[in-house]
Amino acid sequence: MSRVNGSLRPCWVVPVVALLLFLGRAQAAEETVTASFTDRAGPNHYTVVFPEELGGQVIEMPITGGQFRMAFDADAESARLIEWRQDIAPITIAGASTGPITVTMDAAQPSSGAYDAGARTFTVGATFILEFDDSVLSQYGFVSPFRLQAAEQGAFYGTGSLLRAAMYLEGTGQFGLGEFQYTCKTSAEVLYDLPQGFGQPGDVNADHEFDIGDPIACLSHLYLGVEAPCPGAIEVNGDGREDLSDAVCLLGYLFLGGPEPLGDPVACK
Ligand SMILES: [Ca+2]
Ligand SMILES: [Ca+2]
Repeated sequence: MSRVNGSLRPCWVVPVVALLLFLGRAQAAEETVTASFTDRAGPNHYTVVFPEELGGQVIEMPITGGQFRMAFDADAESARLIEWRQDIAPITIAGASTGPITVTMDAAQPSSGAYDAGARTFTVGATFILEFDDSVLSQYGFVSPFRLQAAEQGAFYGTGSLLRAAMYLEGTGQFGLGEFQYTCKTSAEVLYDLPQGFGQPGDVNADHEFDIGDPIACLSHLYLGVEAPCPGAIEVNGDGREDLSDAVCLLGYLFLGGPEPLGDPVACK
């Protein structure tokens, strides 16, 4: 075993330490988000158009749950999916039910893409795997698991811990009888991770969502004596006061494309 001290430091120590520091900085630059597919986040459904051989059906496939995890690096302007799962309600194709459908990603295939921190937009490609009951559908060439390579075009919106992701996907898939076309609108809520007792400015009713309930809770607190669930979240315009201008600011943000509320979390009381 070699001794390592100030006078006997082997020549490889400095480059190895430098490499570890570099890797540590590189890793620190990559952040991950976990988000759940929910109705309140926005549209969540596939639209599939089948060819004439299967009656030319247009089928809406509602996404009922699931979540994804994505890593992105603002400095490298890169993004990649780490995990993906969507639950889709059963649909009927040519008289046969698919049973529940799940969409996951093939972890053996690398996912990669681009991230624009300024616009908060991303594009991530992956190989997705659809699994369903193919006991009848296999005769038409729909065999489970069914693989699709695709790229999600998306954006984050919202502020602080109340972030949403909206994604769009379109493409074609091959099966035994030909080709089908599909589009997908996917919306997800980024995992809310503020500690108990803290809130996001603007989420005055503390339901982890920005909507009309927040300016109502704000006005009720200020003028009707109704204690808001998170009074600390009333101050949204950064003027240091809690007053009517905060409710006006919130309404402007929600309905007129006005500025976002303050971003940093606050103590609710
Ligand atoms: Ca709210
Ligand atoms: Ca204010």
